[in-house]
Amino acid sequence: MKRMKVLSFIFILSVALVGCAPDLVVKNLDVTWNAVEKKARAEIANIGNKDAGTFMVYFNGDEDPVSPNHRPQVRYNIPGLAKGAAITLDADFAPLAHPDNDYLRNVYKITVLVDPKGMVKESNENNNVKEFMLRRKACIDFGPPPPAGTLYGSPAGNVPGDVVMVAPNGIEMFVYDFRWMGGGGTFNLARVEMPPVPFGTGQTINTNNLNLEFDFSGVGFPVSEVELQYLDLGGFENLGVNGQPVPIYAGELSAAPSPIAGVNVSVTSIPVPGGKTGTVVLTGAVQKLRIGGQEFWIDNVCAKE
Ligand SMILES: [Ca+2]
Ligand SMILES: [Ca+2]
Ligand SMILES: [Ca+2]
Ligand SMILES: [Ca+2]
Repeated sequence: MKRMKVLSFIFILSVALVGCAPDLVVKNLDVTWNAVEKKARAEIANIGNKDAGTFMVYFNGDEDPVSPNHRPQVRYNIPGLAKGAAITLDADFAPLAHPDNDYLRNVYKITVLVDPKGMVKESNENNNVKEFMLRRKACIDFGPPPPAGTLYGSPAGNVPGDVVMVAPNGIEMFVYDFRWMGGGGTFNLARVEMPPVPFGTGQTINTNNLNLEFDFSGVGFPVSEVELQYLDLGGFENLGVNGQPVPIYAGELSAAPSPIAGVNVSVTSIPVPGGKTGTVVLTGAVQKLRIGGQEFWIDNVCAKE
């Protein structure tokens, strides 16, 4: 009987102790992650029945591969959180973009950790993490590397069908004949360079009577969209998706047919001095994109999950 009393006392005491503790949780996590914005917003709450003292909150940009330096992390030091209270924290990752972390291109997940240093003793330490998976993406942005002035095609000794670039993310770039509107074609050159009219980001690639083909089958995820930016300062263009149409579309890029091979083709176009610039978006299962022009530049060829 005495033993029972002691046991119940211990039981009640432990309930009281456990029940009288803060419990920090990550309640909500929203992420906006695109070319312009890289933001996460988390709601941190104390769902326990005791006020919490000082603790940290980490927003981690999980990378693959992990950067040797400049791992993206936003840290908060919270002076305290009353029982039943919640706070909203905003983390802006965009200022953390750096060559060392490949400008945040390897971030595939945002993880929010509340009290990672164990500064607050909580009734539940196993509900302090929330993750947000980002849509996987693989891009070719034309460097550097390679350096400005890099040539492909005829002056580089290539022949149609040569693979001239294999990006670390698995995208392969080939060179092919450019096709005339009236039939027949030519195999001239492509050149990595700063564009004559600003568009894209940094270096771009000029195709001068040569087609580039991008093969996305090695990126390691199913591709549902491909996007690129272009600058068109004259002549006409070629466009092919997954080997269609045969031999290839030749005409003004902005007048390209849609769909091609079951993939929706959307081309935007705004005027710039001497021509136009815009975006090509291919929506669907894209394995291969072939594109080229005459006074034509492209940049940021991106495959998305
Ligand atoms: Ca907790
Ligand atoms: Ca804790
Ligand atoms: Ca670029
Ligand atoms: Ca054109």
